[in-house]
Amino acid sequence: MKTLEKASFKKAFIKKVEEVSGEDFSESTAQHQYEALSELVMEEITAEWAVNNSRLHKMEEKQIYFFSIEFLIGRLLKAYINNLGWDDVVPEVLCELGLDYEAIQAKEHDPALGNGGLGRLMACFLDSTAAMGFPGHGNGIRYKFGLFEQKIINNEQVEVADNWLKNGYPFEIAKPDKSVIVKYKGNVRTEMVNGKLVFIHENYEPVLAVPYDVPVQGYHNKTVNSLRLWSAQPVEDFDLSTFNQGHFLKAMQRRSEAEAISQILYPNDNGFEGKQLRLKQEYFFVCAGLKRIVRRYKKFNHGSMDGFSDKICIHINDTHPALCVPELMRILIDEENYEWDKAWDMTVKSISFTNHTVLPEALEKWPIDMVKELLPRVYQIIEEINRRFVNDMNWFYPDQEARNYSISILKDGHVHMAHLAIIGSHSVNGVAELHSKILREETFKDFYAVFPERFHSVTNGVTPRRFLMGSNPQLKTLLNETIGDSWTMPNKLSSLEALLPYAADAAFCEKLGAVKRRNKAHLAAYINKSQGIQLNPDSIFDIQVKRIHEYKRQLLNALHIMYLYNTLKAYPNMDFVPKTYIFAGKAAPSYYYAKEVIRLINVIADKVNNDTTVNDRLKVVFVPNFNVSVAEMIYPAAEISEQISTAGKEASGTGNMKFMMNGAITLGTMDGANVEIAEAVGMDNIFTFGLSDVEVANYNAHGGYRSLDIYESDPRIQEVLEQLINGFFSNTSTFQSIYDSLLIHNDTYFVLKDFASYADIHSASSAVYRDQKKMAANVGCQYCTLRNVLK
Ligand code: 26M
Repeated sequence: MKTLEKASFKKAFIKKVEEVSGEDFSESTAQHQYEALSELVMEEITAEWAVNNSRLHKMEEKQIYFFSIEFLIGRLLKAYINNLGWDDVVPEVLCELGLDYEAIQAKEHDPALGNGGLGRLMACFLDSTAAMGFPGHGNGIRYKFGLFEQKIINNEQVEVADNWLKNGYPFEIAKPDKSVIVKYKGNVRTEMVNGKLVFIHENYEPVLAVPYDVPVQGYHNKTVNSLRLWSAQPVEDFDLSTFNQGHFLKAMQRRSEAEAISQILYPNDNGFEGKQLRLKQEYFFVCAGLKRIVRRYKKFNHGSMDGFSDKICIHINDTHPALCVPELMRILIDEENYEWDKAWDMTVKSISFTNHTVLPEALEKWPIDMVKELLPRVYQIIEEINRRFVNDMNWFYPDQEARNYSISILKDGHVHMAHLAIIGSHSVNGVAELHSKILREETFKDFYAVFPERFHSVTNGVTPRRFLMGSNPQLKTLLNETIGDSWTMPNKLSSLEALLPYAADAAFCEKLGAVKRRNKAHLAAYINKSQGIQLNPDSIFDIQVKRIHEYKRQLLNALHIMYLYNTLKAYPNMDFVPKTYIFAGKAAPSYYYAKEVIRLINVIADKVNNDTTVNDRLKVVFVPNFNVSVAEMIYPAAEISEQISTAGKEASGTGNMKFMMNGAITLGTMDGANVEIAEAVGMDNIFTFGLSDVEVANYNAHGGYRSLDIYESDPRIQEVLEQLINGFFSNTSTFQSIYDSLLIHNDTYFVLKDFASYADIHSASSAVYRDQKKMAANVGCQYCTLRNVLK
C-alpha cells in the first residue's frame, strides 16, 4: 500500500474541493468537502480495481458470488480511508484545514439496502473476503429507495421514504454496456431443430438490467472486489411523439412497470409476503447476475461452460435467490445444450445455500400459478426438477411415502423455495450451532435424513474493522498499546487472547473503563442533541438494538423496566444501581404488534424520564432510525448487551458479537450464537436466564404453557399487566393487544414464563456492577471470546 504523503494530499484535496464546488476553498461546505474526499478515495481505489478485475478474468482462483436480495453496507467513506491506510493522514490534514471530519462523514447518506441481520451479514462477508484477499463478489439489487427512515411522532413509528440517491452516490460506477435483458411472462413454444426439442420463450415482457458496481476494498492489501447492484429500466425509450394517445399511455405504463422492479426494498424482516413484484425482484437479480457470470466464464473458457463448477461458486443467501437453481439449469440446457443430468451435476456443484430463520411465517412459498405466469420456462424446469426428485425418492425410499411428499418442491399449490434451494445445493448451512441443530432435527429433518452430508454449521461472524477498529478507535489504540497490533490483521482476532492476563491488571482495567466512559458520554451527547434527553453517564448503559419482533422480546425488557419503576416508586430509598435502558430498531410497517411495542417503550420513557423522583436512577431512551451508522455509535457505549429472544428462535444474532467486541457483557437466553459466546467466555462472564430451546419445544409440543398461572402467582406481573390497560403510563391510550397476547392468546413467546428469571439475572448483574473491580475483570474477559467471531 502506497503511503499517503501529507503535503501532497492537502494540495490535492484543496484542488478537488475547488473543482467540485466551483468556488474558492474558503467558500466550501461540508457537502463539497465530502464529495471531494470521496472522489480522491475513488481515484485511488479504481486504479487498483482495474488491476484486480483483469486478474479476475484469468480465473486463476476459484471465485465466489454471493447472491443476496439485501446488502446492508453502511457508510463507506471512512471504511475506505481506513482500509487504504489513510486514517493517520486524512483526519490530521482536515484538522489542520479547520474542518470537521465527523461532519464530513455525516454527509454520506447511509445506504439502507437491507432490513437487518441477513443483509448486514452479507456486507460483513464482503469485507472479510476482501480483507483476506479472496476473490468474492456480491450480486444484488440497486433499490432506488432503501429501508424507510423511522421517525417517532407522538411515541409512534412513522415511516419516511429513504431517497438515498438524491444527491448522487460517489462510490458506484454504472456499467450500461454490461446491461442484460430479463424476460417475464409470455409463453413457451417447442420446436424440433436437428432432431432436438428446443424451447422458445416468446411474447415476453423484457426489462433491462443495468449494473452499478461498488468497490469492496480489502484491508491494507491490494484486493478490490465488487458489489454489483442491478437497476431495472425499460428496454428502450420509445419515441413517444410517434405514438397516438393510447400507445403513449401504454408506453408510459410499461416504463413504470419496469422501473418498479428496483424501486423499493421490501421492509419485512422475517415475514413472507407473496407479492408478484417481490418475485419479479427475485428473478431479476438472479437472471441478470448469472448471465454476466456465465458470459465472463465462457469468454475465459473459449466459449464453453465445461469446468464451470470448478471455478465458480454461487452462494444463495436465504431462499430469496433460490431461482438460481432453475435459472442455471435453463442456461445450461436451453442455451448451452447440455443434457439434463450433466447440467444438474454442474448446478448442484456450483450452488450452496445458507438458511437464516426457522420462523415458519418467513419460509417462502410461491403460488404455482404466479410462478407459472411470471416465469413460464423457469417454472417448467422447476417442475422437471421436482418430477425427477420425487421419482428418485420413491425409488430409493418406497416405504417413505409421507416423507417423500413432505420434501417435494411442489405441494399444496405452492413452490417451496427452501426445498428448491436444498435440493439444488451441495451445501446447506445454519448460522450458529444451535440453529444448525434445529435445522437438522426439526425444520429440515426430512431432508437431513436423505442428504446428511449436505448439512453444515457456519457460525456467523462480523467485521472487526467496522465494528471495533472503525467504531471504537480509542479501544483500538488501547489494545495496540497493551498487546501490539497483530490482532488487527485479517483472521488474527484470536490474538486478543493475549489480553487475558490484563483482566487482573488494575491499570489496564482503569484505562478500559475510561474508554467506555468516553464512548458513553459520546452517545449521551448525541441523544441529548437529537432528542433532548439527558443521560447519566455513570449509570449502567443496558442496550437492546435490533429489529422489533415478538420473538426478540423487546416486550420482556419493557415489562421489566415497568416493574423496576414500580419498585423504585414503592421503595424510594432502596439501594439501586442507576440504569439507563436504551432501545432502537425498526418494525415492519405492516406489523401492528411490533409497532405497539415501540409505542409502549416510548410511553414508558415519557413517564419515567419526566418523573423527578426517580430522576438519575432510571432513564429510558428509544433512539430513532436504527441503521448501521447509529449502530456504530451505540455498540461501543454498552455495558450490558440484551440478547433475550425466546430460545430456539434467533438463528444466530450478530449484534451480540458487535457488543461483545466492544466489551459489553451479554445478558441473554441460550439461543443462537449466545450459546457459543457463553462457551467461549465461561458461565462466570455472561448473564444467562430463561427456558432452554428444548424446554420451549416441550411446552409447544403440548400446546404451550398456561400464562394465566404465572399471572395469578406473581404480583409483579399482575401490576405491570394491569398498567398496560388502565392508562397508568399514558392516560390517553392503552395497550390492549399486548395485554391480550400475553393473557388471552397464551403468550406464544414465553415472555411471562421467563420474567422471573430475567428479573433475577438483572439484579445479579447490578450486584456485579456494584463491585466495580469485578466488573472490570469481567469486561477484560470478554476479549478472549473473540475466537468465535470470524476474521
Ligand atoms: C421475506 C419475504 C418478503 C420480504 C422480506 C422477507 C425477508 C426479509 C429478511 C425474510 C427474512 C429476512 O431476514 C431474515 C434475517 O435477517 N435473519 C437473521 O439473519 C441473521 C444473519 O444470519 C441472523 O443472525 C439472525 O438471527 C436472523 O434473524
